[in-house]
Amino acid sequence: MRWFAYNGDADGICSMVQWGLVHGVEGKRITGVKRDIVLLDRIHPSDDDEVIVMDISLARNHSMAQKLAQDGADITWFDHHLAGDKIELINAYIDTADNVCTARIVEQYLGVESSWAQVALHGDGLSKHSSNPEYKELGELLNYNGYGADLTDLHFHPDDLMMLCLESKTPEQFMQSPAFAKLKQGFDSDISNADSIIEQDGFFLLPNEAWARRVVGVMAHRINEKTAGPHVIAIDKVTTFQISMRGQTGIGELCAMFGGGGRATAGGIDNLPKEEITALMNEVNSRRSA
Ligand SMILES: [Mn+2]
Repeated sequence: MRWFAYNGDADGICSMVQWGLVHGVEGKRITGVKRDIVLLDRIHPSDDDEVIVMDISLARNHSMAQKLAQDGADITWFDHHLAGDKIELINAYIDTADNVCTARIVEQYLGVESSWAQVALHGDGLSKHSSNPEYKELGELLNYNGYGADLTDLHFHPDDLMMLCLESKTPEQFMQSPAFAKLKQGFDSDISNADSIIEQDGFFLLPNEAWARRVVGVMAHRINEKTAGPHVIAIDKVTTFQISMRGQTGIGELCAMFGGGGRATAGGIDNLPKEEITALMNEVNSRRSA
């Protein structure tokens, strides 16, 4: 039997659609919300089973992957995140170049040029590396669908959405479908909710509701496009705040001072005790230009 484990975002979905158009997607498929990247513990292969993994960091799944490989699973891994130490038994197609997404790697492996790889570039924020601007909205909508605390927050289970894309065969066909209209409507409604939130005491405060959990990533990105920051968006979780932060530099380090983490330009803190928000904002304000 064949197992698939793939990220529930645009890149994971488009990678699977490409595979499916060539080889089909029969088997057991494991996926989840975008932030759920530890998927391998839900794979239980028997002898001779094949495991195909797409758009999930091997470094973050290293020990589980090693165990599955040693137990005899035939594993093929497509990804563009950090891989960690090489595992000899795994067929790894990993490229961490910043103009590549997993769907591009799968496209090359299959040897079939695909519009879905172009959709995935937009979904992963790599629009400048795509020659097809007409797929930008679709890429962003597929990516947006993956955001939420858990599957109940999402408009579509990522595997259902992947199957709808696969049935459509082309991005053009999918963009004519009711599913596309539903994503677009959901996105517009979430964004208009977000637009009604005004900055107070230096940060944006969102209620702990499904729409906010879905849209916080896009909202942060849009605010950050306009001014330098650092920008702070908080979701109100009664005794704590869930913090999303964006800026030009040092964001991950700033978040790490308060128990969070991230990259230079994007970071977060899962549970900031509310009494620490003043200290956090003091640090943020000291980095804002007057
Ligand atoms: Mn990706």
